[in-house]
Amino acid sequence: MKTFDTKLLFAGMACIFMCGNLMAQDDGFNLSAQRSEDQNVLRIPGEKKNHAEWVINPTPHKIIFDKSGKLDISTGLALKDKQRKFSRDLDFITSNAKGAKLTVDFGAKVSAKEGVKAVSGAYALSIGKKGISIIGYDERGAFYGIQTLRQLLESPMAKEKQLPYGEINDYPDLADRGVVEGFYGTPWSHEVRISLIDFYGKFKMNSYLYGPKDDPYHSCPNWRLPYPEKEAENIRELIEACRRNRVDFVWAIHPGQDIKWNEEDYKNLTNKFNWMYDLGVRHFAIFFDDISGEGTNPNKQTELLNRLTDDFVKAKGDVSPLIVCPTDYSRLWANPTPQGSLAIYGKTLYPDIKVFWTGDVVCSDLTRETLDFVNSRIQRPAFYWWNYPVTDYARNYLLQGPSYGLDTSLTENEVSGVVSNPMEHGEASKLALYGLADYTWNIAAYNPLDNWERGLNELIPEVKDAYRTFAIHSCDTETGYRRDESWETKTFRLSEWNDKDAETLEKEFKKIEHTPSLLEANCTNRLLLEELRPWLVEFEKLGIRGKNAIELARIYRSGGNYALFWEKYVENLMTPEDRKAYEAHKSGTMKLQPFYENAMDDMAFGFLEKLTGEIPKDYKGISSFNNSGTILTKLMLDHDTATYYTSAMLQRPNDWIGVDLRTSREVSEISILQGRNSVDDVDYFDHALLEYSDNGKDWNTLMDGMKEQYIIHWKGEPVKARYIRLRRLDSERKNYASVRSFDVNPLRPETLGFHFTADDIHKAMYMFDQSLGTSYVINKPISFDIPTGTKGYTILMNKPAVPLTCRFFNSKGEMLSETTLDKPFSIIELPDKQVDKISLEGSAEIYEIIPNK
Ligand code: LOG
Repeated sequence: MKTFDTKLLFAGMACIFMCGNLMAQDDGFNLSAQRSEDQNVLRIPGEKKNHAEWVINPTPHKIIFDKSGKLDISTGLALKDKQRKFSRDLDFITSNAKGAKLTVDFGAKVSAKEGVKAVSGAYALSIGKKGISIIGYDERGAFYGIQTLRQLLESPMAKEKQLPYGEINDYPDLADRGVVEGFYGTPWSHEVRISLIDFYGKFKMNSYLYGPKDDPYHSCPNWRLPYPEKEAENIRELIEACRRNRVDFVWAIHPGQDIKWNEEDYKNLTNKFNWMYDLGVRHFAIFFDDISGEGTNPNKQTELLNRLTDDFVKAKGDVSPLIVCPTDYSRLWANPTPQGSLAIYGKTLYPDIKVFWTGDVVCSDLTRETLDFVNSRIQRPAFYWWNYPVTDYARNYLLQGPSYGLDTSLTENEVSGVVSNPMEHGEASKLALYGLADYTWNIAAYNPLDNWERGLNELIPEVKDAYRTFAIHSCDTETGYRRDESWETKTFRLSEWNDKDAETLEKEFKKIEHTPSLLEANCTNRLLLEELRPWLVEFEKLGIRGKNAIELARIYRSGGNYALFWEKYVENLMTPEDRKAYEAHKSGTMKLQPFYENAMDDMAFGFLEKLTGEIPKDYKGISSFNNSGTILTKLMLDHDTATYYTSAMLQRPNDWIGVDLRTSREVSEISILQGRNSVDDVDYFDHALLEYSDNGKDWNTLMDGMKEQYIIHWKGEPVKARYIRLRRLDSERKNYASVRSFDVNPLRPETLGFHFTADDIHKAMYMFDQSLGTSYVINKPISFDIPTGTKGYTILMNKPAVPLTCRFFNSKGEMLSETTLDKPFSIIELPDKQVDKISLEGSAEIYEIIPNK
C-alpha cells in the first residue's frame, strides 16, 4: 500500500500548476513520483473520407439511402410530436402545417415495431413518401433521432431542400458516454459548462460527471457543507441544461482525504447527498482518487458504497446506481493480488455499482489487456476514465489532435462506458470530445483521423483550414501522454537538405505565421478564441522563426556572406524571454521547434568551424532513453541549473545519461548535477558509475559505486574520450532520471592561456569557449591580452545596444589607438604596432571572440 501525504500532494499539485510540466520535488505521494506515461508515440489510425453526401456524428450504425425518390422539404415540415416533448428541440426546422410530415414518438412498443434496439438512446429515422418519422426506444432515443435529422439537414445532400428516401437504424454501443470534469486547476466557468452540455446533447453523449478537483464543495475541505446559494443556483441550471440535452448530470464527491469511517461522517455524507438531491441531482459518484491515509481503505470504501445504495439510492427510488473511482484506479500502483483493493471491490461491492479505471498508467490507451486485468478483479466491466485531453500535469500544452488509442474491438462486455477527462480549456476540449462521442457510440466503425477532420469543420467552419493548421501542430505533450503531431510535415537536418523539402516546409511555416490572424479575424466562437489565444501568440512566432531558419539556411549554404549570415542568425535566436513565453504555451514540439533548434545549432556549429578551422567545443546530450539526442537533452548543457533533462520514462538497470563530444578529446574533469535538486529529489540514479569511451563500444570506468550522490565530480589524469556517461547500477528505484548539468572540461580562466579581466570572469569565459551556444553580456569594460601570433579577431555578437569602443594598448599600458565596433559581425584588425592588450567598452551580448591567426 503506498503512503500518501496530503500536504506533499497539494504542494506537488501546486508546483505542477505553476511550473507547467516541471514536476514536484518531494518524495511522498506526488504525481511525479507515481505517474509515468507511456512514451510510445503511436500513429493515428484511420483515413480521411469523402463526405459528399452526409456528415453525422457519431457515425450511425445503419444508414441507407435509396434512390427511389426524394422528399421535398422546401416548404417546411408539419410536426407531429406525439408525446409533446420535443418542441424546443426542433427550432432548426421551418414549421408549416402544409409541409411534409415529421412524426416524433418513442416507447418500447412503437419502437419494437420499427426494429429499434431495446437500449436507451436507440432510434430509427425514416424518410419516405409519407414524410419523416423518428421513433426512439425512449425519450433520449427520439432526441438523438432529432440530432441526426438536424445533421442531415446541414449535410451537402440537403442543399436543394430535398432529402432522399432512406432509413437509419441506430443505437449506442456503450451505456455511458461523455465527460468527467475531473481535472486539477481552474474549474470550467458556468458559461463554458453550459456550452459543453449543449455539445454533449448534440453529439449523443449522455454523461456529465461533475468533479473538478478544485471545487472545495466537491472535495476537501468543504465536502461536508452545502453549496452557497450562488453555486447551488448554478448547479440547478446545469441540471436543467442536462435535462434539455438528455444528459445525466452526475454529481461526484471527493471526501477521501479527511473522511473518518464513523457515523458522524456517514451522516455528513448523506446530508450532502440529500442537499444535492434537493437541487435536482439524481446520479451520484464517489471519487477516492489521489488521497492518503485511512480514506484509502478499500473495505471501508465498499462498505460505504453498499450502505449508501441501501439507505439512499434505493430509498429514494429515482436515483441511479452509484459510480466509484477507487484509489487503485491505475495498474501503475494497483495491488494485483487477491488481497488487493480491486479484488476486494470485486468480492464485496454490489454488482450494479460502476467502477472507474484509467488504464495501465494515469493517462493511457484503452486496451483489451488493461480491461482484462481490471475486470477479472472487480468482477464487472470497468467504466473507463480516459485521461485525455486533460493537461493538468502539463499545462503548457493544448491538445488538439485526434482522439485515438481506443481499441475498436471492444464491446459493452468489456467496458461499461467511457468518459473523457478534458482540459481546463473547455471549448478547446470539444475537438477531442467530438471523437470520444463517435467512438463510444459506434466502436467498430471509429475512424480517428476522419473524425478529427470532421470535428475541425464542426468547431470552426468559418476558418477550418486555419484551425486545422494550428491543431495539427498542437497535439503532443513531449513527456506526458504522447500523441502524434505534425504528421503531414517533413522536417530534416541541415545535412539532409534538398530544395524541394525546404520549400514545402517554408510554405508550412508561412501558413503557421498567418494562422493566428486568420483565426482572430474570422473565428466566431469567442470563448474558444480566448482559450487558444496565448498559444496562437506563440504559434505565430514559431512560424516566423521557422521560416527565417530556412531563409538563413540558404544564406548559410551559399557559403559567402559571413556578415549577412551572422546578422540574420542572431536576429533569429530566441531570447530568454522568448523561451520563457514559448515554454508557457507550446506548439510544434514534436517536429517544428526541434527543426528550428537543430537547424540553428547545426548552422552555428558549422559556421564556427569554418571561422576557426576547428571542431567547436559544444557537445551533444545522449542517453539510453528514447528521447536521446532530442532538444530536451540540451537542458543539461545550457548552464542553467533550473532546467534539466528528464528521461520522461521510468529508469531501468543499465540506463545511462551522457554526452557525445563529437570528436575524441583529452578529458580531465567532469561535473554532473543529477536530479531536479540536490536535496531530496527522486528522479536520479541512486547507484551509479561514471565511464568514458572513445568509440562508443568499449567503456572504461572513472568512478564506481556512487550511492545517493546528486553531485558528481571527477578530476584526474587526462583520458582520451569522445563519450562520457553516467550509468545506473543495481537499485530499487523506479523513477524518471534527470540531470541538471553535465559539464566536461569546465572552462577555467587559468586554462585559457591568456589573461583577461571582466566583472564576472567565470561567465565572461563564454566569449572564449569555442561554442556559440553560450554568450556573455558586457556592460562594463573587459580587456584581454593578445597571445603572440594573433593577427586580429572576429567578434560575433548581437547588435550592440551601445557600440563597442575597442582600444589597443602596448606592453606599458599606453593606449595606441581606438576603433568602433557596431556590427554584429565585427572584425578587429590589429594596428601595425606591437599591441599587447585590447579593451572593449560598450554594451552588447558577445557570443564569441575568435582569434585570427
Ligand atoms: C486524477 C485526475 C487528474 C489526472 C490527470 C484520476 C482518476 N485522478 O493521477 O484528477 O486530472 O490524474 O493528471 C489524476 O485520473 N491522478
